[in-house]
Amino acid sequence: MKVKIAVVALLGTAAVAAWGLTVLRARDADRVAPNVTLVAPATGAVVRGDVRLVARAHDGDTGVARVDFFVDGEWVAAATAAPWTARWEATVDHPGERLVQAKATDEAGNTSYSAEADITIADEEPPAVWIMEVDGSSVRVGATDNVAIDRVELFVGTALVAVDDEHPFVVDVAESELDGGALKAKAIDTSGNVRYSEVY
Ligand SMILES: [Ca+2]
Ligand SMILES: [Ca+2]
Repeated sequence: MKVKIAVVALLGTAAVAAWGLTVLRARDADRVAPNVTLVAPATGAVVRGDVRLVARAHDGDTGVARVDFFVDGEWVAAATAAPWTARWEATVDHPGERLVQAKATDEAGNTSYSAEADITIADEEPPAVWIMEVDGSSVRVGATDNVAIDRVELFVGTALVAVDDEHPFVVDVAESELDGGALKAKAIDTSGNVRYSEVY
């Protein structure tokens, strides 16, 4: 009985050793990097909030072990099994252009990168706007935005009386027009977000 167990144990060890050797040989022999394509987001995409990252990856040798996703060269997410998808929270605090890229690693540790997708995080934050002073016919408006102000418009009542697209926002309005109603300013950022000032 004791002999039988010893033989089984020995065979088992041999099988594990042989399997280990096969794995080692396959990994050793795999010197070809996997193929990887970034499917989403695509170049030109305008994203906000929760963004789905999708890659297509293939390795003909040991197989794909993982796909990592990078935004502007910084790691943001990984997928360790197919389908190669992950999620990334595109923060609107920092809108603007970003480069997204996928990196595939095969079981032998070979890596390759996809082409970069040039995307934009949408600016959803409206500007801040206020009327600083009215000096005779000259109206000075303050406006700030997390990205950029496109223009400032000035209203008396519901009538548009002046537009300024260059900082500082100072516009001349006929004093007779200023008497026509409540004065307020409207600021529009480069993404089209709008805010009105308090009535002056
Ligand atoms: Ca490979
Ligand atoms: Ca904005």
